[in-house]
Amino acid sequence: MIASPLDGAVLYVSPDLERFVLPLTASAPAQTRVVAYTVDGEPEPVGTSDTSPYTVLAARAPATWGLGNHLAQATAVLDWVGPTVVTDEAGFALAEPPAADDLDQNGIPDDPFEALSQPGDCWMTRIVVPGYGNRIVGAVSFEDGATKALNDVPVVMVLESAYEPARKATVRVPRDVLEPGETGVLLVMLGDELSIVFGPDMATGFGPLPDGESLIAGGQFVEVSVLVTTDGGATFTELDEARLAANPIRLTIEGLSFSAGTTQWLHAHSTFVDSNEMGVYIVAEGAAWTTDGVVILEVGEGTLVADLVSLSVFAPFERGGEGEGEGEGETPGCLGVSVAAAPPSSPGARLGDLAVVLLVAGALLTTGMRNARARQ
Ligand SMILES: [Ca+2]
Repeated sequence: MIASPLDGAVLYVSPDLERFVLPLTASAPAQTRVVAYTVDGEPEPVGTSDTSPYTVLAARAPATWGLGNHLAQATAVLDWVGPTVVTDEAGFALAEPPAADDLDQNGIPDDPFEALSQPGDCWMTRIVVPGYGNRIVGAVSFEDGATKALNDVPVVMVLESAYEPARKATVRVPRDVLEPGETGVLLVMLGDELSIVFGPDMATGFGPLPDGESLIAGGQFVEVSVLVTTDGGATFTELDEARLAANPIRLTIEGLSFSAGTTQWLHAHSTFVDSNEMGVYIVAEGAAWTTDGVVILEVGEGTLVADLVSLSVFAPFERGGEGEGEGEGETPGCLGVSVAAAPPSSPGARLGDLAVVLLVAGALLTTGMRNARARQ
């Protein structure tokens, strides 16, 4: 069955977004060879996928499909004798986020469980932080995996930079982080600076950025939170992070340009969700950047993929290489893959609690990229 968009879901998409990403996902029988998705009966499929949870990302301008009701259709082709095709449909609606749902205009629905009252309801907005830049906010409501037999299909939120869509963050949350009877809201915020993601005032509550490291070119700050309610949203709390040990959240950051000779890390700074009479907002928790909340990190070409066991703001950093020099010197080596050990001595035991670190530094590092980074 189609897990995203969930049948009956409302997608509140701000017209301020030049485009948004609708993740299409489905659960399908084990014999499934491929799943194809269409929207509104268009002859051309939006896309196909041959790997569970059969994910296709449809990036569209909000005006492309238009406000109102739409229909997503999934066709699964099975390797069976006999019936070989299974189909499912999910009706969804596109709507503008009601201004009354974000009176404090921080981009986050003031009452997430009221604004996103049905499982699958989704919210995507862009907020201009004057003098700083664009904050992208996404939220989606979901239930535990057993309720609709969607245990194998994570909740997916994809947010793109307002400036370059290729710079994006994809967050996948296992539905089994929730227990039966609970409803969750995944909240993701994206921006080039802490002051953009949290606002200039809130940004002062965070500890200094990791010493001796640089934000990777193209990198962004990604806030990941999950709210949970057991009473329909009358009261809610942040998800107990302890549940993430068994069901970590997967974060993929794309559109990065690594500098030659550097080692890449994803750092986290703990945050928590607070609220006042105006609505929900995010504040810093503690004052330290750490890698403790990241249990697996894979470095690909311009991409970091991490498993997260904390609800925090995350950002990709690199160290080593030519640092902040003038960028002169040797030509970087050919494309290679290296498996790196822990980085050289660093303040404190930042990596002490890391369970597993998989570093596959397979990025193609060109002189141009390096020079572009040299003055950062
Ligand atoms: Ca708000």
